[in-house]
Amino acid sequence: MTEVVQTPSAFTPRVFSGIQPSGGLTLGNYLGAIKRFVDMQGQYDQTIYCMVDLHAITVWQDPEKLRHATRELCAGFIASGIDPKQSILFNQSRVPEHAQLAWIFNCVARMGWMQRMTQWKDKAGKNQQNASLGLFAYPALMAADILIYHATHVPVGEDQKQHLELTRDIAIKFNNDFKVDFFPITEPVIEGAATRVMSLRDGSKKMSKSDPSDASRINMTDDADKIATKIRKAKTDPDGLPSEVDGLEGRPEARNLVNIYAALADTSVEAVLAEVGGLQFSEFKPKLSELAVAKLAPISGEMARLMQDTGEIDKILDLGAEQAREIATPVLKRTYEIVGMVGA
Ligand code: AQP
Repeated sequence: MTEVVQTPSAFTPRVFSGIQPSGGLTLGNYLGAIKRFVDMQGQYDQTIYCMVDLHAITVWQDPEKLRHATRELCAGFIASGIDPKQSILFNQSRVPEHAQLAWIFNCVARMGWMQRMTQWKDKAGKNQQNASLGLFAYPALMAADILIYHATHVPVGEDQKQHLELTRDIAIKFNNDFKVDFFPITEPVIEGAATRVMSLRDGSKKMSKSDPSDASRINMTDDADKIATKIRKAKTDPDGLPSEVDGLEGRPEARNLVNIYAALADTSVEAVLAEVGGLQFSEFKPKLSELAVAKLAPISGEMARLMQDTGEIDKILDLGAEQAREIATPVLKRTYEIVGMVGA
């Protein structure tokens, strides 16, 4: 007889999200993800934030740079307002249950589902035969990251929407195949003015850590001069700023800079345009630089301070991994029992 283990309504509201240490943090990661992780910290029973180093190695990473980027990412989380006493903060590879559950999900997910993923198509490019198997299976590992904690809410940027739909599909198929209600059907949380921050050089491309052009992004470690230079050189069009949102139609670069301003100022795009409508970019860009420096300089300063004591960062990661394993171990054990592994 099949047994109903849990009903979805029985799941405690729990937030999980991760960021790859595949380079330095960008303004896109900050506005699309970390800033919202901070907002959710006090609002949910449990918030779990992860440096997903196993995801990062789906494309080549220099080992020394990976170690540095993982610690710097941890510093970025803390400097932005994630409190390790309030949230669980750890790196993925320290909790082997992620990879173990991912294997089960590799056997649940279908090849066709993975082949449809736009991130796979974008990152593998024309040479799919040469891409790693890990890159192809990336979304199953992401589903495991979330479901090993029975997380109910996952804050992400717009680009991760498709992967979260796949996470739901995996949970539904697992529950149906084994006739259980064991995994929750996770809710993506994609909110705010900056769910998709675009490259400063090309308004049709996402701002990304791994973009070969450093001028395309603002790094969280950039100093005031660098931020101002990148914003000054950011691509725009010859028109001035409109007073209404409709006036941004077909103007991706203008829309991007206004979105960034709104997200940094914690206000709406409408409110920004009411204030700056009619200005030329030559007048708006210095305002944006000033705001960006005011908001980001304290974070980059604190990151630099934290990075002076990597021993302290490692201690935080040790503790976080321990706390994460306390939740993950029983979930994996029960998964193995459901699947039929002897001795689980
Ligand atoms: N440009 C962006 N705008 C809004 N949100 C973004 N995120 C990333 N870029 C933007 C969000 O940040 C979180 C962590 O992303 P990730 O590091 O796991 O992977 P990614 O989305 O592939 O980010 P990058 O910067 O483009 O990394 P690389 O270059 O290594 O692939 C996610 O919630 C993401 O939505």
